[in-house]
Amino acid sequence: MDLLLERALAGDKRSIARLVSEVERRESSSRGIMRMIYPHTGRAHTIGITGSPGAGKSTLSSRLIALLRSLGRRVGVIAVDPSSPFTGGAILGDRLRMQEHSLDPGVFIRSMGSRGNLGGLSGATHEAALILDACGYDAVIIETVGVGQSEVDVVKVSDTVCLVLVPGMGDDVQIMKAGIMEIADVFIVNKADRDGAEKVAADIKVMLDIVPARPWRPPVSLVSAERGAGIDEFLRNIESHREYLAVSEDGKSRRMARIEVEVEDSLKRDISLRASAAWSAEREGGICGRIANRETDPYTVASDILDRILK
Ligand SMILES: Nc1nc2c(ncn2[C@@H]2O[C@H](COP(=O)(O)OP(=O)(O)OP(=O)(O)O)[C@@H](O)[C@H]2O)c(=O)[nH]1
Ligand SMILES: [Mg+2]
Repeated sequence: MDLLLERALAGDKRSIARLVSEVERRESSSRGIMRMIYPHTGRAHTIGITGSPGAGKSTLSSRLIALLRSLGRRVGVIAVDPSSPFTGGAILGDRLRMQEHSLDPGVFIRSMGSRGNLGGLSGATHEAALILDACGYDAVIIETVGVGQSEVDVVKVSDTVCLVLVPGMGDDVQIMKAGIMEIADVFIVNKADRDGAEKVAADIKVMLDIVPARPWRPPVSLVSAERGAGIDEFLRNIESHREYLAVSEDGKSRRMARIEVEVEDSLKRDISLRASAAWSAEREGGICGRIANRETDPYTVASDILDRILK
């Protein structure tokens, strides 16, 4: 394990991939990895890119990777695929779109499924992002479809949350419902080569005028990821947000909130893993039959298990 870690920290992509797989499995062994990883983290800028299916997130990510690479930055990408964990259709699409970068030694691309893993999708994604941070990637992009709560949680682990909207899909309303609108730090109206993009941008600005003012007003930019237009401005917006986080109270409280979540998640997962193990043993011992015969009850059994693992 030490050798694997050493190689990963030195930037070896295969070792990094193995570490990510290990934490993705969400087993207790990942605890040791994360313990050793953590002291090396805290340098990367984590950029969440979210939006409806087909909004152009991968195309945009690909452009952003190219721009960051031209500036000499190393880039890690985690593409979360909540929609098709079994077919992996979108994962394939992402792979194709970002393929041009996958051979670049300064780029690491990883897809993660969203199977209901213990400790949640956001836990695994966050830990993968921490690994990439520790392994020297200056920017870590997390791409996810912004449809459900678990995806909202995923982008919450990002320093800068970018929301991609497009003209003519009426998806702005849909996304507002999902509560992502409130946590977006940077807005992108993609497919600006199509009609209606200015209207979407204007709508967003109106919406930003109505919601209670925050110290950071999210910038809105028009982009055509396909044509590569507006990417410089997009990156400038991301960097301004990063600078804002570095110097503001808001940034400080976010960093503290992140740490609280890290401890809480870790604690919950620990208890949950131990409870599952204890419960498995109990179940194999035939406890269900005894409950069925009303010799005992589920509540007593659960509370006995809890007492035992906490001892
Ligand atoms: N016209 C136009 N089409 C675009 C633009 N950006 C992306 N597309 C197209 O939109 C489609 C979806 O692009 P993706 O980058 O795969 O979108 P995505 O949001 O990553 O999609 P999922 O990961 O499946 O949710 C592709 O056919 C792209 O070529 C753009 O700026 N203009
Ligand atoms: Mg995609």
